[in-house]
Amino acid sequence: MTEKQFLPGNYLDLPKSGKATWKAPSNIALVKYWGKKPVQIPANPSISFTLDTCATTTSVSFDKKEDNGALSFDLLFDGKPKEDFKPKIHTFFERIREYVPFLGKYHFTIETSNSFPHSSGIASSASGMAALSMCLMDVEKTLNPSMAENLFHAKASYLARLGSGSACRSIKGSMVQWGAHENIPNSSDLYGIEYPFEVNSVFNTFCDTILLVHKGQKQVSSTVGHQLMHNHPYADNRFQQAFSNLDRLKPILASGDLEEFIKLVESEALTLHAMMMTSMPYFILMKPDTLEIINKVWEYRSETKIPLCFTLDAGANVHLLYPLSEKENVRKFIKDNLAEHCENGQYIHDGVGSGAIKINS
Ligand code: 2P0
Repeated sequence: MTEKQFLPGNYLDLPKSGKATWKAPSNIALVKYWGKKPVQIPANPSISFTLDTCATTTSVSFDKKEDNGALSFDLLFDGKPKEDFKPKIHTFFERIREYVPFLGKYHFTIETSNSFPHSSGIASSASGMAALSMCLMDVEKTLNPSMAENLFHAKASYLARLGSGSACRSIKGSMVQWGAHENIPNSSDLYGIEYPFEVNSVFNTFCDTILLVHKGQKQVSSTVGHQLMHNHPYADNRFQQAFSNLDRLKPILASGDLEEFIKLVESEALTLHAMMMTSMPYFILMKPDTLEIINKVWEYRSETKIPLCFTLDAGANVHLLYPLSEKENVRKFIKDNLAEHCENGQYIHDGVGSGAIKINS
């Protein structure tokens, strides 16, 4: 699909008011997106597991207003006004207005809440922008009911990407690929697609336990981190590596070869953080406990042969990935050996999910 296809069709008469509610999950990348070009075009393709438990629920209520133009909205987070989120939403609305021009015709009340604890260090931008985009597409669908299902989802992902890159991977499940790749049919820089190749059933129920190592604010935001890939000495090689890792992943996902899966996923996580450490200015988002956990995971895997591995987001938290068949063993190991490295002993058991869902109010 091209950008032109995301321009709006002819709207029916605009309803006076209405409300849409959607829940969208977070996602965890296996091959990472790190580096971008304007506007929100990834420097390399990425792929992620859509999560299930970690999610944002957003309601958008809309009331027709007299003037036609200025953007107007209120934002409530956990039921309370949240002024500091507003500039990001305002920029997002300005960016997507051309594609959803009804934005200028209504006053919106956006109510949002996360399933995961506030400031847990889990990025809410992916699930948040995905949930908001689904609500806006819901409004668009009311105005243009003949819209095809595949266009609806592709456009939701397209809008979400313009809010936050990784958000475009939070619309569908269970694995989403984003970024044009010559060997992946229909892949696009503009939106995420459901991974089109064979995926072994072991991955459909894969578990992800998120160890909350550090819940405070990160010193460097992802937006700044992406920018530091410009003029980065290793950027070109890194982008190339991501392209070839997507090729390497294809037979691994089809066969369910967990040994090879682990090598690729852990290497991607450490490469992401190596890019941060070799940026100028350089920075480190891992904490001592992040490294303690990684070492314990390696030791446990070597002793037990249980295929437990880790991946990292842009932060100190650790995502532990393992097949459902090892759930009991791994959860005991986490409780007995890893919880002590988590802030207040906190972690979240999550797993592969199936994408955003509409909530009937
Ligand atoms: C990812 N991350 O693939 C990578 C790996 C974090 C580490 O995408 O500036 O919040 O909003 O497009 O998507 C985090 O960056 O950045 C991210 P913006 P985003 O999941």
